[in-house]
Amino acid sequence: MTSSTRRRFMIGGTVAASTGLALGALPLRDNGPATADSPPAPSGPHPAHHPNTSAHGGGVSGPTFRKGAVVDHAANGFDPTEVLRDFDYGKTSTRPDGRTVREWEVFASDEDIEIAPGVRFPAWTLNSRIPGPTLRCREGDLLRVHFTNGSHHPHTLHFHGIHPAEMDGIPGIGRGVINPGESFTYEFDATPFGLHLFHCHVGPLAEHIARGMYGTFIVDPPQPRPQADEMVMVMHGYNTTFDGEGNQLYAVNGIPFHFMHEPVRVKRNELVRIYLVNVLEYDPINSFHIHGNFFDYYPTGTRLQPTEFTDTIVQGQGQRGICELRFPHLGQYMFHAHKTEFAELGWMGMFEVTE
Ligand SMILES: [Cu+2]
Repeated sequence: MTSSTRRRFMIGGTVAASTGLALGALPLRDNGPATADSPPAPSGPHPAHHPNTSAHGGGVSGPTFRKGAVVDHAANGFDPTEVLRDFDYGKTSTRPDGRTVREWEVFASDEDIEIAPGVRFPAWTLNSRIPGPTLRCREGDLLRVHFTNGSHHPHTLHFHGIHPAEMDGIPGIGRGVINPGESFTYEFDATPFGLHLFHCHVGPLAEHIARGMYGTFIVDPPQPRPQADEMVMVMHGYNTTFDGEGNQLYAVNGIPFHFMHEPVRVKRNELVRIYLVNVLEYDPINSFHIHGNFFDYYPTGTRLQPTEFTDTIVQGQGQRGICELRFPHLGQYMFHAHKTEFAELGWMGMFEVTE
């Protein structure tokens, strides 16, 4: 889909930054539930002209974009504001040689998620949320990730990092594909320190990722980074037409426009550390821009010295980096993709700085 085609899908709706949600016609389907085996057929060349017949249920249903409407986080089972500072250190034990062993349970399941008010998306999730959990450890730990596939589709967990081939979580190597109902434990060392990610690696790969099967993987350096208000922001999108051509909604931590409704609250002059990950599929480049401030940027978090002092960075798929900043002034400051189209389709939010 060209961006002009994608924009045509949005006829009748522009997004008001102040309210977050004023979308008019999304390219939403009214032709029944989607599954991996039978994704809904394309809704034709002029979906924006279709009346909203979404109340019939199933698949991605129609929008009710009333001003100020928000999604039901409780029904979704996760809240992007909680995802922000939710670091999962796993269950730890110490071996006789003093080494820390860290274990997690990761569960794949198919979940129907309300991604915008009245818009439902048949997601494939890790631990029933988008993004999946933020797994955090220290360099040198021994990691065991117990993966159970409760989805109707085959999946794997593929971690970024340095590890043996049989723990790489791709089809055909080691245990390979984990079929529905099966389990497997990925075991490897935590190295190198930095900001990484993990995701399913079963084909069609772009769809398995774009359906929601990804999470953040933080390996702390041996000497911890300075104390800070730390948060994770995972940039991603929703291809609600399942045509594999672009996205109709963009988000940070699962829900488009969420941080317009609920700003990220930070304290004046306190060090803020953002673990920023891009897993966006179907668009080659994403970006992050902050208003009224600059940040130190540590690409992939694998060095302790920043490489840049800036207010805008770009990331391709799978790229990530750590942003560190302090807000010297009180008030509200936007952050958003500097690709305006992404921002207007959900990828925008606010910081609120208080004493
Ligand atoms: Cu998968």
